[in-house]
Amino acid sequence: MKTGAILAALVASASGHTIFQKVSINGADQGQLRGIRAPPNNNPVLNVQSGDIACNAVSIKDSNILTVPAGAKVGHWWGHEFGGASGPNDQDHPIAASHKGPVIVYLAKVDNAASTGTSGLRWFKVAEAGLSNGRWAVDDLIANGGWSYFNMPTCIAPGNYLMRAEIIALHNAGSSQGAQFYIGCAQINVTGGGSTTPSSTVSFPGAYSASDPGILINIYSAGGKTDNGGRSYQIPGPQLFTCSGSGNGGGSGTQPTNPQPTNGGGSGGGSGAPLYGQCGGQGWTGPTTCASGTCKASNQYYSQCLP
Ligand SMILES: *[C@@H]1O[C@H](CO)[C@@H](O)[C@H](O)[C@H]1NC(C)=O
Ligand SMILES: [Cu+2]
Repeated sequence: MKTGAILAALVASASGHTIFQKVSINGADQGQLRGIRAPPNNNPVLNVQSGDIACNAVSIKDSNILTVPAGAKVGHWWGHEFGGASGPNDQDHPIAASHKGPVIVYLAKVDNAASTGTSGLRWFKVAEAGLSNGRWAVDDLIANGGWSYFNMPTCIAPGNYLMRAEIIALHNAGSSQGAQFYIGCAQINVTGGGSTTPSSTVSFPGAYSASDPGILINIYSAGGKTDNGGRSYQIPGPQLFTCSGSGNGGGSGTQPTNPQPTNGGGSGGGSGAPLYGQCGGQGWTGPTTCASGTCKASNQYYSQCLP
């Protein structure tokens, strides 16, 4: 009986999982798994220091590279199982409503998106949605039938990239390694564009720490949806890259993505990582000083500017 109860609990917890399996470009659905590296099943990655935190455990790898004009509206589609719902009344498609959390997209410039490995890449964040007016990005993704959209930056250099799409489910994130990372990568070739190669990048593993405020968080706590300091939900990872300068290492005057307390600095130094930005770690080539806060090592791969 006990075994049966445990098994039932495991099945229940597995039932809400999801897989990234389609891309759309300016409204055109590119087809099931086309241009995509997908995992063997819908299980999440739990260990942020695992190599799988880059593109998941890739077991399906398409050979196509999707052409994405710079500035295009790009969608990524998620389904409970490969192909979509697991049955006619699947409440957990595209993902269980309990799996609240942010939706994030990163890019890494590569020579050849179809043949590149996934380790040692330099990633920058091009889209992020967390908690807005009490609504999680996952709530919006469910309302959109599994789709989430962003605009490909207009200024980035043309060429091949891996596009890393991610949902972080926080329903169990109150304990270490409780956050569930759903990840997949798409192989894309950006056309048009500009000449920007973001100078501030992160590595996977490296960008996340298990104790990041947006990863180790009890979303059911009093007031909910805030970290222990009472700040609004902080999406993990680096600052969002934008073509207007934010997050590309340009430095001075960039705004944090989420409302955060500032230390009243602002004398325009322009150097150093922003508060909560990465400031060190093995393989890190970005700033090693903090424009705000103090640089503290979370582990050998990641140091962060903390207040
Ligand atoms: C990427 O697009 C450019 C411009 O259309 C093209 O010349 C190049 O061959 C493409 N590369 C790949 C790998 O698809
Ligand atoms: Cu799940």
